[in-house]
Amino acid sequence: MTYETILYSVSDGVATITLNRPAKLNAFDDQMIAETTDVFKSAGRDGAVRCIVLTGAGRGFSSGQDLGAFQERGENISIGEHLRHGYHRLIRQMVTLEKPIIGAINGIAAGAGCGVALAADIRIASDNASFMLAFSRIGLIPDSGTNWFLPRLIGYARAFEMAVTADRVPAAQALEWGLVNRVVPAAQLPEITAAWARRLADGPTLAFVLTKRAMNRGWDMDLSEALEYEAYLQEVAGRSADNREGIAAFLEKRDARFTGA
Ligand code: T3D
Repeated sequence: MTYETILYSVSDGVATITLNRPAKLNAFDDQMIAETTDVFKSAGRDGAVRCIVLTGAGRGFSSGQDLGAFQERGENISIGEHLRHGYHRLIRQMVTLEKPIIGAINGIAAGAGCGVALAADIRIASDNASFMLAFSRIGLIPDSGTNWFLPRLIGYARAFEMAVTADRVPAAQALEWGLVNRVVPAAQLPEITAAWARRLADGPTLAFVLTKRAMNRGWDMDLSEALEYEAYLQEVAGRSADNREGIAAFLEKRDARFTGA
């Protein structure tokens, strides 16, 4: 598939996806939803990719649903169907993807753009980034997974506040609330993201993926189920070449050379 609304590159184990409709702060139209979903799928299947970075072109990460496209489509498709066939596929693709995803949040992440940012495994925000549940401003409820992710990440009271006020939460506050992992000066976002991506791409990919599974599924389990699931996944990790390499490297007092297998 050739892409028109996103940029995609792979270098040395790191795939970078750039949402690329900067004139609209990378608002999602149907084509960009489809292309972003497709590119995550192919990055997931590409054995050369061990970490994925998602960012936005220009001054925004993503302003969410393209409201011009929303108005144009009128009642030709119900919002529920649009969500099910569009954003839900994208969000599920990201959360179940067997590679770690870093969201390099370079500007505002609003509406569904916030949902997509929350579906990344790690968020590194520039100091001029912000997060906004823009939905109530247009008479909608939060969607694209934001009702699921946000209360878990920052608690019900803060999530509800974000939903009903639709105020921007600046990067510094997002850090304090646990919505992002790091806040960095805007000019250093690419370099600091690249260093994180390098670290993840050089790591034991299978162990990272199984960790992602354990933590994502663990939300909905009681302790006994979560312990059992951990044991099951650890069996898998324990049979990996990276587990053997990690132990050998420790005993030989050298750095491990993980292959991701
Ligand atoms: O369809 C379904 O399945 C339902 C799903 C819904 C999911 C959703 O995401 S609903 C929420 C949609 N998003 C919004 O409501 C946010 C709308 N945008 C804004 O409120 C503001 O643009 C921001 C607060 C994000 C940023 O403000 P500011 O002042 O930094 O930028 P701006 O001047 O408003 O925007 C710059 C340009 O981008 C501007 O175009 P222009 O005037 O320069 O030609 C603006 O119209 C355009 N733009 C920004 N956001 C969108 C957009 N165009 C279309 N859709 C947008 N979402």
